[in-house]
Parts: sequence; C-alpha cells; structure tokens
Amino acid sequence: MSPLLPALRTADRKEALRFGEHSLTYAELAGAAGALAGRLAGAGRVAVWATPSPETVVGVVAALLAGVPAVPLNPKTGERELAHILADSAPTAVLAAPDASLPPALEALTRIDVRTTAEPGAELPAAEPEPDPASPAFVVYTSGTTGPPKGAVLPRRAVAVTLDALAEVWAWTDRDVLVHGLPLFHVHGLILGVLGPLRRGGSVRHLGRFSVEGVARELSAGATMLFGVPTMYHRIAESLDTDRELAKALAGARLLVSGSAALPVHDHRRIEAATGRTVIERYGMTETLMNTSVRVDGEPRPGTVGVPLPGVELRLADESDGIGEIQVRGPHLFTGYLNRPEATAAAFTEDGWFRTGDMASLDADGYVRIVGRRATDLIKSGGYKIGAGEIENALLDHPAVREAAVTGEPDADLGERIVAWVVAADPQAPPTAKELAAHVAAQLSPHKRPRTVRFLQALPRNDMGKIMKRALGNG
Ligand code: MCA
Ligand code: AMP
Repeated sequence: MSPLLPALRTADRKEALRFGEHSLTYAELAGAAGALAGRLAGAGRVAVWATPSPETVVGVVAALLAGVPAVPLNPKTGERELAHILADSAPTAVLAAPDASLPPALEALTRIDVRTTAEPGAELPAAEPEPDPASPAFVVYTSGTTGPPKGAVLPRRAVAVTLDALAEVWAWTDRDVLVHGLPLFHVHGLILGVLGPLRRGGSVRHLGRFSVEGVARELSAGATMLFGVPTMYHRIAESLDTDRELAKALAGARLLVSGSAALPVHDHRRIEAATGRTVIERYGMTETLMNTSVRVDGEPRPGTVGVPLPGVELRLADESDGIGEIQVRGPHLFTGYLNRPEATAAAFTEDGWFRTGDMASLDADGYVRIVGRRATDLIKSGGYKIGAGEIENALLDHPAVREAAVTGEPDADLGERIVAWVVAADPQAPPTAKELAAHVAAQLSPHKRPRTVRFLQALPRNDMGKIMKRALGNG
C-alpha cells in the first residue's frame, strides 16, 4: 500500500501546519516526526496528550510512521474517565508537549516529550515498509448509551479511504488551506481536520480554540476551507448580521463544511443569505469515519447530509413509513471496539452491515435525511456524543445525590443541552447545580457537565421500577 502521508516526502518547504505563530513545513514535520518515530518502534499503543498544538500533530504523525496505534486523550478528561481509558487501552507511553502538565494518572507511563524540531540534519528515516492497511492507526474513545466510553479501533485503510473519498467529492487538493478550531482527540478535528490536509499535501491552520474572529481572520488571509460543528456555524450565523468582514471572508471561501451533528436549516439559511454560500454537510461517526456528503458539484440541499461517499454502501433497515436505521458497509469502517467482542458483534448485522443507530429517510435521488436517533439516551451537545448513562453514574457517585436521570433538551447553540434530574439525598440540603456540574466535569469531562439541574421529590418510574424519561419535562 502507498504511504498514508506521501507529502511528507515530497512537499518539503511548503507549510504543512500552523498553530498561531508556530508553523511547520513538511520537511520540518517529517524531520521531527521521523526522529520520534524511530523511538516508538515496537511500542505497543501510545497515548497522545492531544492539546491543540503542533506537538499533537508531530506525535500522531510519528505514531503513524512507526506503525504504532495512537490513543488521543482529551487533556480535559476527568479522573474517572481517564482511569478507564488508560486501563482499557493500556498504552506503554504518553506523548506530550514538553510544557504540558500531566495528571497523576499518567505518571505510571513513560513520558515522551514531543519536540517540533528535529536534530539538525535529521531526515525522515529511509522508507520503512508501509504497515499493513488492516493494522490499527488509532483507538478513539466514543460514548454509548450506558457504561463508560468504548475504544473504536480504526485501521489505516479506513483513514486512507475516507480521506480520499472526501477529496473526490469536495475536489480537495494540495492547494487547499483548511482552518478550524476543533478538538484534536476526535475523528472530526484530528483525522479529517489534520490528517486530511496532510494526506493531500495541503495545509491546516488551527485556531487553538474556536472563535468567530479567528475564522474571519484566516479566511481573509488565504485559508480556503472551514470545518466546524453546527454550534460553531450557529455562532458564525449569530455574528453575520453585524460583521461585514466575516460575511466577506466566508463568501470568499472555497468550501464551508459542517458535521458531527445536524446543522439546523435556519442556520443554513442565515449563512446563505448573508454570504451567498451554502454550507456543505457530511455525515460520519467515530466507528465509520465518513459515510455521506453533499458533493461540491452536487445540488446543495439543507436538511440532508448528501449522498453515500464513493466506496460506501448504505441502506435503510427495518423501514416503516419511509424511515429506517442507516446501516453501512465498506472499507471505511472500524474493526471493532477494543476488548469488547460482544459490543462489536452487536454493532453489526449478521450479514456484516454496521448499525449506526441513526434514523433516516432517502429522497428519491438518494440524498439522506437524518431524522433522529434510535437511542434517546445518546445526547449530541456541541457536536460531542455523550451517553446519559455515564453522566447518571457519575452523579450517583456524588454523596448528596440519591437518584439521577439525564436527558437532552433542544438548545439553539449546542443542539442539545444536558439536563440532570436529581433527587437529593437530603431534600432539605440539596447540592447546588454548580457543584454537580463541577463534579461531572472533574470525573468525566467538562463537555459532559449538566447545563441545567432540576430537583424532584422522586423520579417517575413504571411498574417495573424503570425510570420513565419521557415523563420528565416535555422529553
Ligand atoms: C465551564 N468550563 C468548565 C466548567 N464550566 N470546566 C470545568 N468545570 C466546569 N464546571 C470550561 C470548559 O471546559 C471550556 O473550556 C469553557 O469553560 C467553555 O465551556 P463550554 O461552554 O463547554 O464550551 P463551549 O464554548 O460551549 O464549546 C462549544 C464548542 C465545543 C467549542 C463548539 O462544544 C466543541 O469544541 N465541540 C466540538 C466537538 C467535536 O469535535 N466533535 C466531534 C466528535 P475551554 O473553552 O478552555 O475548553 S464527532 C465525530 O468526530 C464524528 C466522526 C463526526 O461526524 O464528526
Ligand atoms: P460520534 O460518535 O461522536 O462520532 O458521532 C456520530 C454521530 O453524530 C452520528 O451517529 C450522527 O448521529 C451524528 N452526526 C454526525 N454528522 C452528522 C450530520 N451531518 N447530521 C446529523 N447528525 C450527524
């Protein structure tokens, strides 16, 4: 198989990536990652402390060059979740920027400082044989309805085919300069947003953290493409009325792409009205990488996620009234959940199709319209997938909580907002909402914290004692 990142050997003095003032050319990236790769050979799995920094990119590229699977870690992961991920993925080392301060849970691992400069004169090592395309490139943790997150094992082949399919339908080339402010521990920001430009021999500029101003600045200064989750496009839409420079910058972009959750048609329309540009939606999942997209030369159709990508087989299963579960098959799929053969088996049908859990209808010409999810216990907030069960478990660990249920409610900014319904252990002295949010943030992750807490005398339960979530609020 050809190399995953061929431009490391050919694009030499061209800028590969830029984070603020810090940029690296392809030659510099190849030198730094090549030197590190030499130290990783045979390392088993390595964790990458995935701050939004050039060190994260160098660490991930080094792992890919060495053929060592990388486990990207959210640097804000709380204690309980981090302990789970480390126990489950058993990395032998953690790659981190030299100035990163790591939590105690990582102290038992060998720490390898990632440098963005190579030894003077260092070059990419002579081409090693390219690892087997079926071998794992990443283990990415993703939430389910209950229990802690599962590690999706993503083979090198899936990364290559998904990026090449997107290149075809988006006419994505080495002339493109992508800007985004997505986190680097999920598929969207890391695989699409960093490895995408690097596989094409193009460039990526990362904002460090998302801001509307940063997007406007970079699109006015040579960036050609923008990736974001709907919350980011919503914030852009909110600013467009008053910000003419932003409207001009977006109007000049070659491609505006949204994904990770549905972009409301209202925000599509506002952006189109102010800029004359339509945002392209693509649909993917950690386990499947990308499944569908609106094509750059196709008809934009807000409210749909376009058509299946080249190489992706897609069908609707158990259809009723034209709505069924999206199932997919193809070389873009993960190979399974780490250490979870039963969960892996349950995720596939007997004839080998992956069950996405997303419910959709198909337009007559094949455009896919996602209408909802099979599981109500999965919440998408800010583009992050969050399981109600993991938050309930964390809340129940708080001494002032007797019972807890978690639901998602519609939210104009986040898509869905996490709501915790809590029965206090002592109704006379309930915990504060802030305290519970801080508890969840510290145990799991800040983006999993409840944004609203509602106290009840008791949770509604059916005769079997099961919590009736539909009886909570209007949900
Ligand atoms: C607030 N903060 C706290 C607390 N309250 N920290 C600890 N404890 C608390 N109690 C901190 C947060 O950590 C954050 O810090 C800051 O305050 C603001 O928090 P928040 O309001 O949560 O952030 P936001 O500005 O609302 O975030 C919106 C966002 C974010 C930027 C859109 O949700 C985001 O980056 N989403 C991207 C998700 C994504 O990439 N999904 C891809 C997975 P700080 O700001 O410093 O962090 S899906 C995927 O990969 C598939 C394949 C696909 O299809 O794409
Ligand atoms: P994750 O597991 O975090 O990778 O999230 C995958 C889920 O995000 C999918 O199963 C969908 O529910 C949702 N998703 C991703 N892209 C879109 C989109 N463009 N429109 C609607 N939902 C999306």
